[in-house]
Amino acid sequence: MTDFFQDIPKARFEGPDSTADFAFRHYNPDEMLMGKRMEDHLRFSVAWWHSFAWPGGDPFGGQTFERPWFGDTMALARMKADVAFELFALLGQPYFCFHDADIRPEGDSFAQSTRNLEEIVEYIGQKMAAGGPRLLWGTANLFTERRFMSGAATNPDPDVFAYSAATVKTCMDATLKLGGENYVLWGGREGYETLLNTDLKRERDNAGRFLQMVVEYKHKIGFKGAILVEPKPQEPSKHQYDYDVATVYGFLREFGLENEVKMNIEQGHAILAGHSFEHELAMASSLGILGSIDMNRNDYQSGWDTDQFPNSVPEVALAYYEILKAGGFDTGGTNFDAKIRRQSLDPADLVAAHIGAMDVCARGLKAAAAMLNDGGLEAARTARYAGWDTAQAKTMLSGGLDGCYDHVIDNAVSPQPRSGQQERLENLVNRFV
Ligand code: XLS
Ligand code: NI
Ligand code: NI
Repeated sequence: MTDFFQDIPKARFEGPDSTADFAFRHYNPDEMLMGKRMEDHLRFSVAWWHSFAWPGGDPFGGQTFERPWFGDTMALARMKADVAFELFALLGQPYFCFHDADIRPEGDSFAQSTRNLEEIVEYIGQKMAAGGPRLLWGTANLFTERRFMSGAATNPDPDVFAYSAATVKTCMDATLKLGGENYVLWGGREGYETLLNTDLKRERDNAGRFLQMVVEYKHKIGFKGAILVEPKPQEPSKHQYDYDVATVYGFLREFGLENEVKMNIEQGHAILAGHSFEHELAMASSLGILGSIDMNRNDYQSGWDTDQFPNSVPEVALAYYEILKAGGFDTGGTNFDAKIRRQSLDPADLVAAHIGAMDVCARGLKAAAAMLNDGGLEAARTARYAGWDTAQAKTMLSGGLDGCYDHVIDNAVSPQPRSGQQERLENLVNRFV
């Protein structure tokens, strides 16, 4: 036991009227919604990088957090794991996620880094066996170290491609060993700063081959989880190849991977792409590639990835509405890819951030389930497209332009615009959030 969280109590569900600091007012793991426990709908996960590894820097200042486990030794990495599992015990969430670089110190060679990883994975495995949460996904950090500054899979230097592929292999091995349910690839440096020095076609081709190798290796080692790509439009690279869900889907099709790879969709990345979270979720669902979500909140003014904890129930409700409509998570879950603000120094801030976010998501989920049960939104949508259910409309789609022409002429077609009813539908949503 460390004494990091001191006497902060384990969070329990106390109901909406509770005034306790460290209690759930809405997240009630056993509450049934649409035939499933709330915990099994939401599948919450804590992100190792933000909560335990992030030092609190911003572009104008460095470290603000002074955590006793900061440093580059294995002993400190173990202390970090101890604290992580203490937070998990306070929250009771069912999952966590990590990058290799979050859990182990970098070695002075690839082989040493791998040994460090294996050792800490062993340690984490023991803690999981003693009753901790499970692994939602593992991933490789292929963006922080300077060797990745010109890309990982898209680097002009084949040695960096090899180093990155070897790193992913070790991280997939670690994920398999810990029983991870997914493996994520976010291509932080897979993009470019200037076209003047970039062979865009070669970079995309190499990124495609890299992802094929990942899928081949998944099958080789018998990893049953999903491979997930996490789109993001910019930052750190000016031009990212994995811009958004639709872009990544085109990429998957190009490399024959559309049935092998799904999406990990992040709220903040959707906003950076000029979309809404629910747009990205609906797009992935319509393409059959909705995998998991990184839940957070971007600042709508700043134009960069602020990774705040979610706190808007109406927004979160629309996201879970799309997820429930798609049948809910399979191997995916709700990973809090979110960090406390750099002034939030206290251990209590870290706990409260997660409790608050879990409550916001629970409220959003309950609202989404209520909207689906009410059926008003879907009824309005069905009515709006009802014309397409007629035999005549279906025949028209299988014909050509001249068929449409004949239809218009023969029936003296003269379309009459109808209201889109946006305000009425917004009012309908507001009955539930
Ligand atoms: C960064 C990404 C990252 C991924 C995992 O913006 O969200 O945290 O989720 O590499
Ligand atoms: Ni992000
Ligand atoms: Ni993310």
